[in-house]
Amino acid sequence: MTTATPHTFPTDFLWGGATAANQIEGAYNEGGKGLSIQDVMPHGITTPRADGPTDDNLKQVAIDFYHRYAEDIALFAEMGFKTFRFSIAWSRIFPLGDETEPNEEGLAFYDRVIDECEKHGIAPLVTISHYETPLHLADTYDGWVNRDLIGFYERYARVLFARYGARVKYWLTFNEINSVLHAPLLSGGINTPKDQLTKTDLYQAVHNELVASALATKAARELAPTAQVGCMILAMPAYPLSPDPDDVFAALTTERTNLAFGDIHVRGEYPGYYLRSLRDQGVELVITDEERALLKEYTVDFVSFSYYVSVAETADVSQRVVGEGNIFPGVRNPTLKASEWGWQIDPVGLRTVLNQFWDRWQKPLFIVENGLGAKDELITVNGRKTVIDDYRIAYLNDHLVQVGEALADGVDVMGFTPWGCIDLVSASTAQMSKRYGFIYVDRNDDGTGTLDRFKKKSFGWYAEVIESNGASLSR
Ligand code: BGP
Repeated sequence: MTTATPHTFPTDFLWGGATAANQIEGAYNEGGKGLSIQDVMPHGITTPRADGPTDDNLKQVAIDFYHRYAEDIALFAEMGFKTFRFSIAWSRIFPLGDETEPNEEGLAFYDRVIDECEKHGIAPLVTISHYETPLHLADTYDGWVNRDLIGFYERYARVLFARYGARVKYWLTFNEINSVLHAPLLSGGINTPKDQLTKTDLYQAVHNELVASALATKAARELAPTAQVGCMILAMPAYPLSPDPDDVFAALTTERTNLAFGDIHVRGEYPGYYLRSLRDQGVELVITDEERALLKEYTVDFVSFSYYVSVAETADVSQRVVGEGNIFPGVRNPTLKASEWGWQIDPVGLRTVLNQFWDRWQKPLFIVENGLGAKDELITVNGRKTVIDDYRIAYLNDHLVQVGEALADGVDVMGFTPWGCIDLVSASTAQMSKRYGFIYVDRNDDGTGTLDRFKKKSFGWYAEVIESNGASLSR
């Protein structure tokens, strides 16, 4: 890292934006693509899965990035992006997931996406698996509960590193890996409904993913020696609701359910508190000596994370007023305001997370998701359609100011890729109206719209932040 003086960003800071295949690409049955779990989740995690694809699923078309990627990447370049985070749809490469040969048409699509990035000097940041396990693996194997998934994923990762490893430097193995504990189908392709899933199966799925992540890192070392592999954690700091020592420990226990994933990815072994929690829950895992050795040897190069909300925690059940959160809820913090979707807004929490992760792991940190999901109104100003999204600018400004503080604290931060840099379909609710982008996409929750793109006010604001390397932020 280039040393940052207080409140300035390093000269090699990776400014950019983040997306996921199922939320932008559409073309759900084109190019030889197989079905993924997203094709049976028309309403995100708000309703049980469907049997097969349904017309009310906005992700079938999403924002049609599959056909419009060149135009979209050109817009990212206009903002000055140094990096673009996208995911590869597993079911484009292996339509069923358990084949031995990949689908060339799927591979060729991502060649073209990477070509466009290179044309504009944008470094791709690729998530190997972002909430889109091939449906066949969910239906036939019950997703990550089954150890066979480890081999299927390793084969998939090896194909990606062999094909793109010389062109893609930054890789993430699993999006928000800790969310499998809360959204087993979305995050782990686990078909068994959550209320029927045993704790042992759930934690075995976690273990299988962690082993697969280590095997992907091993594959990268062999096939793409210049690649850097990171884990990706859903960060959600938990503050004690009161100074009562029992509340303080309750908050620590809640945080550790997330921190455990970083501990394992960085240190290569299960921490004692995690093993105790498994014992207390009566969970007995199947872990081979070979797997222990893999976890220990193939640890990550950097830690990436999403950050949207903090929560509170208390040991006093009568005080547990639960609010909304990213994928899973937490106890509401009475000191914070919330977004229209109830996600509590806490810029200082980002500085806290950055300091905590750096102190704990001493690995470079990458903020690969952050942002405000909000309803936007498209209006005409001087003959051009736009959105005056001062609320989004304020949210991102305040969070970036805290990133600057963390840099001044000495934290090694690699970059910042705000979520949904172009409007996309929401993961939790599958709505278009929950917008995060600098670029407005004309598509509505009922599927109507031209899919035309319009620059919001935040487009120019972010371009200036990047151009000035953070100097233009309001402090
Ligand atoms: C994270 C996911 C993303 C994304 C984001 C915003 O959990 O990694 O896929 O969607 O949250 O969440 P939502 O779309 O539910 O507003």
